[in-house]
This record gives sequence, C-alpha cells and structure tokens, in this order.
Amino acid sequence: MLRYVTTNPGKVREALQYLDDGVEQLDYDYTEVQASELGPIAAHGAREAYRHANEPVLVDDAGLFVDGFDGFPGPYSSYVEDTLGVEAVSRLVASELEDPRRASFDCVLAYCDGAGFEASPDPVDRDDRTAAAARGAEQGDEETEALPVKLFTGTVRGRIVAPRGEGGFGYDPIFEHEGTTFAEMDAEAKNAISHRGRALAKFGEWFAERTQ
Ligand code: ITT
Ligand code: NA
Repeated sequence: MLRYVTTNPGKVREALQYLDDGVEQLDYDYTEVQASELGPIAAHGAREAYRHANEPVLVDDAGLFVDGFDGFPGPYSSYVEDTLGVEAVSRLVASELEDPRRASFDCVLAYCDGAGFEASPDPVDRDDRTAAAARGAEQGDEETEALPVKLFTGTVRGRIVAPRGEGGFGYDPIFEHEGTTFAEMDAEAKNAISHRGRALAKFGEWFAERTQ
C-alpha cells in the first residue's frame, strides 16, 4: 500500500484523483529541514517517513514563490500561512509590488520504498549553508541517508490577487491562473493545470511502470 504522507487533507483530495486505488493518507508530520528549495525538504521527509511507516511513501512538499519577493514565502509558505494568513500575504504583495504580481506554485513529490532504483541525484541546494544544515539534520543515521529517493516536480505560473473563491485550500483564493483563482476551480480543473497535478501525473506514469 502506498502512503501519501501529509497532514493536509486538501492535498489528499487532489492526489486521490491520480492514485485512486492503493493509496492511503499517512498523517505523519516529518521533520522539515531548513532549506531554500523544496527538493531537499521532500527528500529528507520521504526517507524519514519510510523509516517510520516501513511501506512505500510519497511525500508532497509545496510552496508559493512570489517573483517580486525573491521567491518568498517559498519553503516557508506553511509557516507564513499559519502566522500571517493568506489575506495578509495578498495585501502585502499588493502594497509592495506593481501589477502583474507574478508568482509560481511549486510541488515536489518524493518517493521512497527502501528498494533500489535509479534515484534522482541528491538535490543540490543553492545556499551551501542551508544545504549543510540539511545534511546535518540527516546525520546520525547513515542508513536512512543512503535510501534512494525519486523526485517528481510540478510548477504553475500565476498572479497574486485579492482573495476570490470558496474551493481548494491554503493559498488557492489568492493564486490566479489565466483569470481564474485556484479556489474558483473544482479539484479536477485545478489538477489539470496545477503544480501538484503535474507532479502527480509524472509520478503516476512512473509508478504504474514500476508496479507492473
Ligand atoms: P504537509 O507538510 O503535512 O503535507 P502542509 O500544508 O504544511 O502539509 P506544505 O508545507 O507543502 O504542506 O505547504 C506549504 C503551504 O502551501 C501550506 O500553507 C499549504 O496550505 C499551502 N499549499 C500547498 N499546496 C497548495 C495548493 O495546491 N494550493 C494552495 N495552497 C497550497
Ligand atoms: Na508542511
């Protein structure tokens, strides 16, 4: 049984569209190492979650990267949603940046099942200091560190707007793609173009071949 590792039920709803049979949520809060990119965070999380679950795991790490804020909040998106809230992010962006307030939503899926496969090269962090910190967080368990992890990424471009729509979760009301916010789309429409949908499609293809 594949475990989709997240504390966020909104992600699970979207993932189930791609991985309907044979996937179950694992509500496990893995350690989010400090890094300026999502790859190392997801890879570390997948190794830790696999050690915890002893079953194949898929970790989903996402973030909103605002161009004019040099990618902020990025890996800190969860913390910023909890502390400021998405309406405040929208107001902050509107007060500081000229229209169009462009941004990306990125998703990295990290798969680990303890077995060998042609793993993704270990994600290299732009910032050596945080990469060293990420490595440090993994030290003490060389076996876990050596587990192969496969990464699948998805990204979507859009704009930050004032909140609109009732659907989705998180930053969906303030992320507009071609005139429609993610919160104004149903899960299917969002999946068809979203960061997570794109990453899930890549994973689904690879996983189907692997489990044939
Ligand atoms: P897990 O780590 O347990 O999976 P999380 O919600 O903390 O749950 P992330 O760290 O990946 O997940 O998410 C970063 C933030 O981005 C968080 O505030 C989410 O609500 C938000 N987010 C993630 N995917 C999103 C999406 O598709 N649409 C809108 N917001 C999203
Ligand atoms: Na998180």
